[in-house]
Amino acid sequence: MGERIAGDADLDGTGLRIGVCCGRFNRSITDRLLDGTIRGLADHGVAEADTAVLWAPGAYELPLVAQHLVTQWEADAVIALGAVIRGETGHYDFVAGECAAGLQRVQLDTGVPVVFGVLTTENLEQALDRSGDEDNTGYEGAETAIEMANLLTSLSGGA
Ligand code: INI
Repeated sequence: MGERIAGDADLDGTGLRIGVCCGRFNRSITDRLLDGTIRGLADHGVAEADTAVLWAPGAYELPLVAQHLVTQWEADAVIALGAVIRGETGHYDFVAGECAAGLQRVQLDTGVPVVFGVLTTENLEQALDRSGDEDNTGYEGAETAIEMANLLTSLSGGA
């Protein structure tokens, strides 16, 4: 079976409503992730008018905002973007763990895909590497969101 690579041209996001929630903590990184996400959504046909971007203080708050995007804004998929850097915090494990667990809970409770576009790195350099022009977790998150939204639609009898 072929491996999916970033820039997959078969992914079609036309008509999908994609919510994005983004943490302000480590914003020098999350801005880069958001740029990647917006680029990825545009590359695969998601209209700007079908996109909502909400900011939260940090990664810990992302699950609640993701839940809002699903239940109130009626997103077809949500991309959560954040940067948790171990070197800068003693409570890294709590912030990263609760963020991941909360996002998983939202998608399982609602049945709407929530993509984990949260970097959990040892240092700033690793976070920069994963939020660049070539390798960008935000861009990959856009592709995952489109793939999962389309998969869920097809599984529930849609197109
Ligand atoms: N939030 C992050 O998104 N990344 C971090 O690295 C981080 N650190 O280092 O603590 C962080 N903390 C804030 C946290 O997400 C909450 O906003 C805060 O605890 C208030 O609930």
